[in-house]
Amino acid sequence: MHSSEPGRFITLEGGEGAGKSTNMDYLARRLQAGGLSVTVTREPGGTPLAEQIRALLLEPGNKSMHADTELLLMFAARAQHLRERVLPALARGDWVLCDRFTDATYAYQGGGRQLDAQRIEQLERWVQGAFQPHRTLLFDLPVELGLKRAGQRGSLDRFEQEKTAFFQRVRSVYLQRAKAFPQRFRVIDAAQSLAAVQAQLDPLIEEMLAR
Ligand code: T5A
Repeated sequence: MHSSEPGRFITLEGGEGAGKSTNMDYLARRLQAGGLSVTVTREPGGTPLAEQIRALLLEPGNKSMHADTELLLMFAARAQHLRERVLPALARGDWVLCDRFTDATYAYQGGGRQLDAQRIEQLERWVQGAFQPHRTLLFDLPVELGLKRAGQRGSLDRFEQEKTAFFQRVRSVYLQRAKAFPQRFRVIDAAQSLAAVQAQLDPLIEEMLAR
């Protein structure tokens, strides 16, 4: 996929309850205060059609969903989201903040579900070509703490019902990817208080604004 976008694509990643959604608002406000036009979105989802795919993916009753089906639905939602929302926003010059992207597929379907990473790479190439986030913020915290925070919100979606070992694999793949792509990733210690997490974000925001 060719993209000659003047905007920037920033993704937020991490396990369950890591604080991505909470900090997305903070990031958006800070970037807007820096004079940027910001689009906030999420995956799976971000367009009416992709949100319908999200509902299928998260529905706790869909217990029979095969891991291959799950992987293909993630990329189906992504294909729609990229073409309908992300690329047009970047082309207008917006900075796009996205709650999860393809690193989540490597972590959840590759790590959690233990699908072959080569299959994910094939789909990644098909759906997004060479397109990659300019910056990825990984909110990292111990699995138990994240699940505790996420659990306080009430009912659990299909992923949140997985066992701790699943989320340990998710975390481990995220950290491996951060190590493999150090220029793109910044790792945030998300186990700290919200104020301390935001204090870690501040220099990263300055760094992004300076580019
Ligand atoms: N998925 C997604 C895949 O399997 N493959 C893929 O390719 C993609 C794109 C939905 C699911 O889809 C899966 C992964 C997911 O399971 P999602 O909508 O991002 O993805 O769902 P969750 O990750 O479940 O989102 P959460 O809302 O659980 O996590 P957040 O956004 O990281 O956490 P947030 O901000 O809602 O915070 C959770 C709670 O903790 C508190 C907040 O107030 C909130 O109550 N909190 C803190 N408390 C104390 N200290 C802090 N520092 C705190 N930060 C937040």
